[in-house]
Amino acid sequence: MSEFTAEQELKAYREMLLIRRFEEKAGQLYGMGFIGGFCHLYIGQEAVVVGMQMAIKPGDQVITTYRDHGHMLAIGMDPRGVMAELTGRRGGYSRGKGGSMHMFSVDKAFYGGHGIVGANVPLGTGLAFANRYRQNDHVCLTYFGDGAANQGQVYESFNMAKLWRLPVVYIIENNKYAMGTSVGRSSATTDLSQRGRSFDIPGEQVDGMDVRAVKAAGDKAVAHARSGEGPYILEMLTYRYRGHSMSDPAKYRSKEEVQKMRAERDPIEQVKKRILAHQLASEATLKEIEQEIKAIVNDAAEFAQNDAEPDPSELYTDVLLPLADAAE
Ligand SMILES: Cc1ncc(C[n+]2csc(CCOP(=O)(O)OP(=O)(O)O)c2C)c(N)n1
Ligand SMILES: [Mg+2]
Repeated sequence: MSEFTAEQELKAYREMLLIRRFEEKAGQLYGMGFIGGFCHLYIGQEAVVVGMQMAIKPGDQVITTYRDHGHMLAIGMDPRGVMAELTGRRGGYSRGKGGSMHMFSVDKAFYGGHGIVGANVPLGTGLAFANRYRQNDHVCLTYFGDGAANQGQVYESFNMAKLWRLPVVYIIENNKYAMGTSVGRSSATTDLSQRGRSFDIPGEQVDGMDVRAVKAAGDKAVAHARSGEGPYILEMLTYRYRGHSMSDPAKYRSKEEVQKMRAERDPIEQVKKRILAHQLASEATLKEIEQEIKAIVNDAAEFAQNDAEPDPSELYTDVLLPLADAAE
């Protein structure tokens, strides 16, 4: 296991905590009726996106599914803009008209936010194709879930990515469930890192609860893709603590299973324990970081509750309409 420097541990701690606290706040605002529609929380999976982000450089693209808030925060998108999109306000990344699953930032090379399971995989492969076509040296991180890994379009993408040696890293966030269906119930083979074998795409399973393991695997996969060797698959073994979305009967797993994971494998607690054990920072410094994060999240929530809703005249702007309707 490659160890982190004190600086890296603290960075990982701060960024994972920001995601955790942001998601907790989003859950609260949902409960209070400020957020409507779909909302999929990332709590438990923070080490995946934070570790991968530490393995790429500015300009590398990221594309993911509807469980996307953590990705945006890790990339450095503004928490206010993300929260305001959740509450459907003007200051949101899609001006309040996209919601939780549909946010983008060309500035930060974040390409969404996609609601159709598996559909972002060919799009991510296309972004990698663009890198190759433009002869830049960027890599596209394409995230998807264990459920999505059974979709046909994933394999068409794998084929083209390998054929053209595209600079893409496929990150399968295996959180054990697709809505209420466990991997074992839905998948003929459950080692998802090997799903690229018939295309000769290398892959490995990674402890997705340990940010150091994620970063180390990310470094290797990104270097492979950047050097022109083509795609790489990382299966992140992770876990989501909350329900699939805000409505989830939670009958498909036991409370004990969730509790055990939280108690024994929590990605943030792991880092915190190491920081204190190795005296990389004091309890007081960690408290200060907690306070800073709390202030950022409260500010985002405040903004997202008070910002104006989009003007009704904006109803059709930036909305793709069929030509006949648009002409009316
Ligand atoms: C093509 C398609 N089929 C079904 C759905 C409904 N659906 C939304 S999320 C989901 C589960 C996907 O699970 P997984 O890929 O493991 O991602 P996770 O939610 O665990 O992050 C399903 C079936 C959808 N959005 N798109
Ligand atoms: Mg899943």
